[in-house]
Amino acid sequence: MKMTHKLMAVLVFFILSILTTGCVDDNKKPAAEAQKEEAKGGSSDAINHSLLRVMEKRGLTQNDVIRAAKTYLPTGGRDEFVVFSSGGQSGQVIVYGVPSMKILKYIAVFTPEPWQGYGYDEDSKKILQQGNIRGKEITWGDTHHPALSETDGKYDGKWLAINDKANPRVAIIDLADFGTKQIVVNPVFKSDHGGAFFTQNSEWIIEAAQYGAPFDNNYHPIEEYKETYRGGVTMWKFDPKIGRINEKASYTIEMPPYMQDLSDAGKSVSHGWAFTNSFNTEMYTGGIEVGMPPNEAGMSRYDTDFLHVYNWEKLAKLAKDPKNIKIINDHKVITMEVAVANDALFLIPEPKSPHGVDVSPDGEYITVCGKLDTHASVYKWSKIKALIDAKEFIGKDPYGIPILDMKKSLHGQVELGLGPLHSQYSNVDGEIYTSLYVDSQVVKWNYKDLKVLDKENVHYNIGHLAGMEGKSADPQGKYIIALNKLSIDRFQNVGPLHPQNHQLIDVSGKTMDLLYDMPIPLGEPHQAVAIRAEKLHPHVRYPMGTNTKTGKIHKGKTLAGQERIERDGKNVTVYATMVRSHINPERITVNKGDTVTMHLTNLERAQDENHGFTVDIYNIHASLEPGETSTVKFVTDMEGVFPYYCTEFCSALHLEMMGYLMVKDPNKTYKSAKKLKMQSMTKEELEAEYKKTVATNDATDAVIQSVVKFLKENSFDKHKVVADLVTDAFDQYGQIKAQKELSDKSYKAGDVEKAILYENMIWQLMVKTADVGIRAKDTLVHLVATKQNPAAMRGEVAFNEGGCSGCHVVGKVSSGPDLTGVLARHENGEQWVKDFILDPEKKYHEEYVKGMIDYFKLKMPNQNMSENEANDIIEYFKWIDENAKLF
Ligand code: CUK
Ligand code: CUA
Repeated sequence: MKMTHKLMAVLVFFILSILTTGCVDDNKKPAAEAQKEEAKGGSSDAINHSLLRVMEKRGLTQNDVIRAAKTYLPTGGRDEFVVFSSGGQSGQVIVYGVPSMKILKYIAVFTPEPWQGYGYDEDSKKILQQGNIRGKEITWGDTHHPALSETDGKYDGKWLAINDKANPRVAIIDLADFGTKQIVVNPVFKSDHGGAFFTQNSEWIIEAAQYGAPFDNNYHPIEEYKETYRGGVTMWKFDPKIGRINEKASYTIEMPPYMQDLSDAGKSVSHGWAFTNSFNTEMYTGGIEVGMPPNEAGMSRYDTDFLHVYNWEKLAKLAKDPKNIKIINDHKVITMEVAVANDALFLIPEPKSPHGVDVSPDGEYITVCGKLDTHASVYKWSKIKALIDAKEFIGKDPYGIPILDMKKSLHGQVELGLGPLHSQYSNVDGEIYTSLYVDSQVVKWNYKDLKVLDKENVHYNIGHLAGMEGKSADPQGKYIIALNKLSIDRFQNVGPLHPQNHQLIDVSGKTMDLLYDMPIPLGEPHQAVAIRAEKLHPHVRYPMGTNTKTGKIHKGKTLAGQERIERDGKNVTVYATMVRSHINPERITVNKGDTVTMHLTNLERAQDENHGFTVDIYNIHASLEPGETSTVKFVTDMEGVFPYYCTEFCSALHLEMMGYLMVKDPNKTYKSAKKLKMQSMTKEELEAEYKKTVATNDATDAVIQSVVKFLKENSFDKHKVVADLVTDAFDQYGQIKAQKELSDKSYKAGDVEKAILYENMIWQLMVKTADVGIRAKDTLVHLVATKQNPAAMRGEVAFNEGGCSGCHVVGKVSSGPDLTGVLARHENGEQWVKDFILDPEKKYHEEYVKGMIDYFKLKMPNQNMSENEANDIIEYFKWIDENAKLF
């Protein structure tokens, strides 16, 4: 922490200095040499020297340091972009920031995730169960392509969709809380790949099949592949207002079993249409075991495969008329015949076994990359549309689908290198970035004038790449992330299963520059999408009692005072609350074989005050975020005593946040244990403890009242951050009155012991109030005080982190003297204080210091501050004196 500001300052200074001396060009110049040179140059700045020392010690080049500065995010800082990456075989989504590459969240999607309670509480189980296929529970997924919802082709930061290739499903994540809200199962596909992709106003989500298979759920011999196996594209109807797919209004376009692959929606000029690749127009089905050459040979035999071009907008209208559709597995399917008869489905040859198809920001260019072809092929929408309008075809495929001429549809082709896969766009007109799997490179080129501009090596075998909003109508440029399949030797070896490697590339200059390696140890993160962070507005708490999976008020919502246990035969329903630091109720006794349903409400409104809940050994877990209600359910099939507790370290008394589930066997009789004789407190002792506790509470309350006075005097309610904290604090303080009544009642009834316990509860509430209240005060001080200059800011950090604040509290005498006004207490005060900080021992003999040592029984220690830090602290003291009335 202490290094942070200092390092930043050093970096900035260093960069400025090398920019002016112009030695940046030399990539590999060792630090020692640079230091010599720099000494000749005559700059004697201490900061510069200490940076050079660090560089030398760590073996860093100047470019390393610049790259560090380009990606470094100071503590507490925020990234410019947020990336949503597929989590591959983990079935999750990974969220991280750019340029820092700091991981922020793993979103549970298709797979149980214990921390979020996902799959361990009833409400999230319901979401996972939406993903059951033909009654089968599926607890893993192979997430591939995340997609951000769009308005006018631009990312709007509202919803995220992602597909599961292994079990053809699509999930919807709400970006208001980064949580999964819906899973839909594709009713006719047996696998998918080309999804999810939003159309330009999020009207539809595209999910293309992958491996050809029968649409029905019956057996069909592989020899009848061409007749009975099918490919296709499902158009999921999406309601962007509520963020849910409407399954009933969705439909599938039947396509030949060509093994459809990646897809993209048209935009602007090509809006209403979509594009899907395929890689097995050979319709080869292998059979190594019967002496046939393997799939890989037969599926790549032809020189070209087919790009599917289809008018989903027209087909959506046709799908509304029952005579145009077949119902398969309760789902609308538009046959190829109907699509062809209505001029809504076409094919264009594309180089063999292609992979990515990417529509340009203006919708006019469609770039297809063929894994086995060194070229990228750029198709032009206006050319395709003209051929379609003129009904100019070169023939039909075996299923009667018209084929357009490849040459006449193409804008052109460019030789890029080996294994081109996917492309992303930038803010520069015509600029495109393509991944080269075999060459392990990113190539920057121009899809309009068809020229290669630059190549950058990545490590190793890049799959997708992610630009900043790079597939939207409004790409931002700046960075490209290479999503590499192998990391080989890039990281510390952790065994044969290596992490994947995301590499951040700066694309703001003329040539690309690789900045950063990030290992991802969760699954193969196929595709990632990035959005400007400023477009995201997730909330920090839920309205009290929210079922976070539906967004509605939970039927088990329980407020303070409503806690109860209801029994109905073998069903026990518990309405429980959680708030720092107790669970109510704290004892639950049930019979073996009962079904226990526990509705838990987190009553907190304070930011980040989560509680977790488990009953030991019963394999349940809930994450209760502020305001959330969630349900856990289990059958008490084991007799015994089972502690339950809060699983998040939520406060100093978190360990005390527990209770007992006691499970009795109704067929047994239990003998009660002999009671141990324990010594108890005398009446006088109890009375003394009671008085002491009450006095402590009064003193604590006085502190709270002084903070409240300060906050009011300085109009805290004018500052939202402070007002929010004060609200949190009063949530705690407001509970004291009821506890006090209980305490007084017990005391009057002669139960002093119970009264002491209630007084202790009051103290806990006061501590929590004071904790937040003091945070509010500190925040307010900085808001209403004069602005700190950078030196004073650094000085405050040095003061707090360098150990001064251990003895000195500004505004009051504590283990050391109050430092308000310290500069005025000595002649030539600034120099005096500075000397004292740098070498306190020298002044131990001075009369004044001697007096202080006597009084505090402490000697000011040498904190080994640098001269710069001492100067900064002086600036901080000046700032304190300017604002003395606030302390
Ligand atoms: S795919 Cu993995 S590199 Cu599933 Cu999008 Cu291309
Ligand atoms: Cu709540 Cu720990």
